Amino acid sequence: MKEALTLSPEVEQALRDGVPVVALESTIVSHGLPRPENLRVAREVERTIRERGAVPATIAVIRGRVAVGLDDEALEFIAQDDDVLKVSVRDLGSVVGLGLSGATTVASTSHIAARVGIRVFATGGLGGVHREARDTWDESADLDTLSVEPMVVVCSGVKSILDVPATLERLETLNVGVVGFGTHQFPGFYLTDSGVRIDWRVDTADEVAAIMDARTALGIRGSLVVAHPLPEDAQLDPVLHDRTLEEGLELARASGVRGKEVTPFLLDYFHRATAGASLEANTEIILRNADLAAQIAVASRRDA
Ligand code: PSU
Ligand code: MN
Repeated sequence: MKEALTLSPEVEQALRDGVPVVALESTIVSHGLPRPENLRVAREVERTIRERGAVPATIAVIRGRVAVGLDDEALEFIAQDDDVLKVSVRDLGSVVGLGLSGATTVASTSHIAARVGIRVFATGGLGGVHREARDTWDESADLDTLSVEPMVVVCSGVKSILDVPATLERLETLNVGVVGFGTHQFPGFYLTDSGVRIDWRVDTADEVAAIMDARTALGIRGSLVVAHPLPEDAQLDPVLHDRTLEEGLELARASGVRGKEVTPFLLDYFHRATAGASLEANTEIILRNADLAAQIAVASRRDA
């Protein structure tokens, strides 16, 4: 079999020289944001990370090969091709083995990033426990993977389409660390505050780096989630949010949307039903998280 995993020359060099690297998922690009904004945001995220002195490593499967670090052509392909699959950890083998292309989720991105020694990852919102999980058993593989892979994951909480308190309970069970950045309130993705309080608050990238170092020194497996809220003036109007969510969940139920389609369906419903307001919030979330992740990656190198 040909090599299953390739690093871009830039990422390979950075890892060799100890230059900070930030992993990025590609499902946000292929399935999370509408075209053509998705490509624009993907490029802007990479630029944001570079401006902080770190190297972006967007991860995807391109024609049977896992690529860590995409050139612009590959980024365009992920953003525009209709056959790009949503690939979780369990799908990686099939997509690579059968020579297909796919975009990686939080779970599969963390899995690959850890294999190549990248420790910091930026995304929008984690997957988690779905609201009907009691009946559907729908819980994202993001949770399971975060319990084993040693990443710092910067996100704005879990997607607000999920059962947030249940997801936080699961993260606790799985020994995944959760710290609020500048807050004790767990963010609500499109909303600044999910209404759930968390135990730990940090205020600097150095503190995050120190916590991750301590976890590693103590042999604690798994990830540290850095929950980074949108400022209140950038959040989606909470009334609009709650109404849209209720409608979207109802429509998903009525249309029989299930499994891995649920998340893309609801995100797309939000973008259309809020006339772009949720898209604006989502874009802001991703850019701000990339910026913070780059600062954390730089801080981690400093005391390495
Ligand atoms: N957060 C976003 N947009 C997304 C996702 C998260 O802002 O598109 C994606 C991530 O890739 C996450 C996935 O891992 O949704 C979770 O999907 P599921 O609920 O099917 O596990
Ligand atoms: Mn699911």
